[in-house]
Amino acid sequence: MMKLYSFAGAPNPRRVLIFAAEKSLQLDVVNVDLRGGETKRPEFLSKNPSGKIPVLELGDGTCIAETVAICRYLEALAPEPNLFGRDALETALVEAHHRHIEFELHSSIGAAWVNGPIVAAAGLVQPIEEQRLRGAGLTRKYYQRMDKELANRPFMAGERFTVADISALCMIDFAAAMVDLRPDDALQHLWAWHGRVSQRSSIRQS
Ligand SMILES: N[C@@H](CCC(=O)N[C@@H](CS)C(=O)NCC(=O)O)C(=O)O
Repeated sequence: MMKLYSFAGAPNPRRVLIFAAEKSLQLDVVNVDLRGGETKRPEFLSKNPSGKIPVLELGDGTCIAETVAICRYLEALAPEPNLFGRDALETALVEAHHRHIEFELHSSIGAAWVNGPIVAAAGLVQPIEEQRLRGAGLTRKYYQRMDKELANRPFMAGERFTVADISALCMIDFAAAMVDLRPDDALQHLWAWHGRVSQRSSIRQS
């Protein structure tokens, strides 16, 4: 069985777990000691030189790093249900929305997290308060934009559930639980979408 190097509560491995569950693919989850620095040691770096999870290890020992690369591999193994787009146009639109979520929302939440109190207490990074504030502000702005976009369509990339929804949900849940960035209750379209996607069994069991 394929192994997934993961850590409970970490948003990127969660994206892969949801994606695999959508496709009814079984993964053998190996929990790494993220806080104890396991991902920075030579044995793990030989699997992923970035020292990050998730990593998918195949039966022959081949390792695939990066959430999106892993999800694309799983999509090729199990094409249904389709989560990256069916035709040229839908694939391009899913990609555009997904890249906005990764490069704008994830990076803003990441800046608030990396410069916030939990990471500082762990002594991992010298926090920069201006960067935390900037990340938090950009995250709140992105939530407002999402709320407007979701007033006009049920899912992040259009009329149906895709990888873009998985990526947005995992980051927002992480931001709410760990970074003090829960979206305001007034963002009703965002919350309606959140409720809609959270009912999926792949997400309920993650
Ligand atoms: N671009 C990577 C990001 C992976 C990532 O940041 N993973 C986090 C856990 S959710 C991690 O391993 N953090 C530990 C670190 O950065 O040292 C991906 O999408 O897989």
